This record gives sequence, structure tokens and C-alpha cells, in this order.
Amino acid sequence: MRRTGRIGSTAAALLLAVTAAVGCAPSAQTITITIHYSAFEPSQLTVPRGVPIMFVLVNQDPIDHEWLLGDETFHDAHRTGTHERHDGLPTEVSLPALETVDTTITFDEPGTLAYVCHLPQHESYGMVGELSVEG
Ligand SMILES: [Cu+2]
Repeated sequence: MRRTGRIGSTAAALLLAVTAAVGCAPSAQTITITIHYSAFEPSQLTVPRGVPIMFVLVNQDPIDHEWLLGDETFHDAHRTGTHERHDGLPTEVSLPALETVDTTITFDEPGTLAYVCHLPQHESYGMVGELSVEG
């Protein structure tokens, strides 16, 4: 009985420690962005600063797209850019037809960024979204 009690309190202490860790550390958030008929849904997002955000990018279209996140300078460069695939950077994601890709980003600075598909004609067609990082 005594032994059972000791095991029980150890388990309770462990549970408390886990709860405290989850409570203190910034927990990751998941945001799903769906692409359908060459449009981002949602096309406006607000995220907190300093918290890992996992973006789940669901391409429901039978054609390739991309999800490029950055400021105006970044997008100016990509509008005239020539590279076809974006791999390795969490803010530059190629989305093959009918595939889902996730990427995780932690934003350190408040501000407004845009996510754009820079495949030919896609931006002018409306493949643009706005992401605000809270201060
Ligand atoms: Cu596109």
C-alpha cells in the first residue's frame, strides 16, 4: 500500500512536470492553407510572434503551385526570378499537383508579409495572401 502510494505520487509529479513544460514553452500552432482553383484559402492570416507555426499547404489543384512568403523586396526578386523549384527554405515551398506539404516557421519580428505563387500568371490571377505577425 505504501509502495503503491509512492508510485502514484511519482506519476503525479511527472504529470505535473509535463503540464508545466507545455504551459511554459511556446506551443506550436498549426494553420492549414488550402489551394483550390488557384487561390489561397484563407488569404489573410494573423500569427503570434515567437511561436513555431506549422503551415499545412494543401494543393487541391491538378497543377503545380508554390507558396513563397516574404516582404516586398523578396517578392520583387521572385517575380523576375527564374528558378523553378524552391526547396530547403521553410519560406519557399514548391507544391506539386494534388500534394500536401508542411513547413514550420517561427516569426521573430512583427510586421506584414505576403504569400504568393510566382508561377507565370498565378499572382495576377489572385494567388496572393497576407500574413500579419503580431507585435
Ligand atoms: Cu500557383
